[in-house]
Amino acid sequence: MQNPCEILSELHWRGLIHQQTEAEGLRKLLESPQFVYAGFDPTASSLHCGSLLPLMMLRRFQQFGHCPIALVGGATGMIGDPSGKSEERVLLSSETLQANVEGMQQQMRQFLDFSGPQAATLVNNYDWMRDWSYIDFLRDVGKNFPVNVMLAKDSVRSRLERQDSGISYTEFSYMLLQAYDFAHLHQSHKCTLQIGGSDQWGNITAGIDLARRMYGAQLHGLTCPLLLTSDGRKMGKTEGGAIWLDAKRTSPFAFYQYWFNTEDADVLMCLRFLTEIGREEYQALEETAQAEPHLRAAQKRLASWLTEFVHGAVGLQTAIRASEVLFGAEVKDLSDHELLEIFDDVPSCQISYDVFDLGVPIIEAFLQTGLVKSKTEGRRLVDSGGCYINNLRIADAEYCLTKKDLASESVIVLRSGKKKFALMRVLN
Ligand code: 383
Repeated sequence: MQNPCEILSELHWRGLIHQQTEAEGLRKLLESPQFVYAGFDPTASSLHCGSLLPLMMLRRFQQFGHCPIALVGGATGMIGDPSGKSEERVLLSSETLQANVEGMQQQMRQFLDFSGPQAATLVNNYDWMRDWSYIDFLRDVGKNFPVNVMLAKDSVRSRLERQDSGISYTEFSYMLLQAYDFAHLHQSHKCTLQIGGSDQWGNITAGIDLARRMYGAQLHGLTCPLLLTSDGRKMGKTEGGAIWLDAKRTSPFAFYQYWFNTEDADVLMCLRFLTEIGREEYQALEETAQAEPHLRAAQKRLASWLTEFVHGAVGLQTAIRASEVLFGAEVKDLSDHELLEIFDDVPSCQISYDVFDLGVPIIEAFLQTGLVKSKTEGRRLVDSGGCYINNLRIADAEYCLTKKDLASESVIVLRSGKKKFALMRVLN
């Protein structure tokens, strides 16, 4: 087993340390195994790529001998953290929150190790918040918060500076809850270190101050950078929304594609931040990425590593098979669902079983999907060798599509030339 304080050099080479409490004190603390916590508010029923970063941090602490505590904010989720948010949040109903807590806890079980001497712990802050009365909380906790200090926190200041949207008293109070969590976890679980994204620094230091005032405890904090692209956009977001860890929200294929398409300028950072690929392999990937970026070796490795980590070996296999299909591999062993997803933005046509049973001349099929504009153009396409069914070339202009051409239950994949795809769906 390595020295538990080696975690700091690990985080350092990966570029994962953004802010930390006094360095020497933290290094000393981490010389022995510590309870380390990170919190996640149940704003959705699944974690997304943004939450993957601190979750991986918890795993890294665990691998170096520390005990992670993953907190799901059943209580804080009822309020909404103003940190990093330019507008007031809409409150979630308690049913939604409950479902979200369960969904997120389920995922956390998959990513952390709950056995052995460094076993992870899952906690929900609703469990200790629900018994507080408003009066008691104001007297015991609120009394320790100077309002001028609260007003100076980034999360609050940035909202006060905006003329169009202020901040409600509810969101203003959020930091008290998170601060109390840290103090509480120190008392109940001997927790000494809180980690999070850099947007959490204000809340983390509020907890450190509170625990000192309430219990005379000396706690520590460490933040990692936010996952941003080189031009400052949040990673893990597309125009269609977030990239989720739940396969029902973001399929393994879409997940794989997202990482596969990472810009050259961001891919090395992602490898360091999000994967557990070791230093040597990383350096080799870095060299290839710099010398031969067109090979996209770093992107491939990133996408495979993360897809396997989140969706398992089977998820990765499906994702790779689907990607190969886009690059011309024979279309087989994929379901309707998978094919419709791979080709969600290509033209398609529908025909009924009755018509299909009679056999559909290939040129007719290409015409119907719009891949060719006329029969003459269709013939020319076949003659020039650019006509494909399920990525297999068809050289006979009289070829008729029948049942054996179905790539899945109802889909036939047509392709013209190298990259122009269309689908024919046989439906009742
Ligand atoms: C709640 C109670 C605690 C400690 C933390 C919390 C949650 C925290 C928060 N975190 C974000 C979230 O839940 O809002 N107040 O969406 C994100 N985190 C992590 C990381 C990040 C932060 O879950 O920077 C990105 O993922 O800290 O924005 O006692």
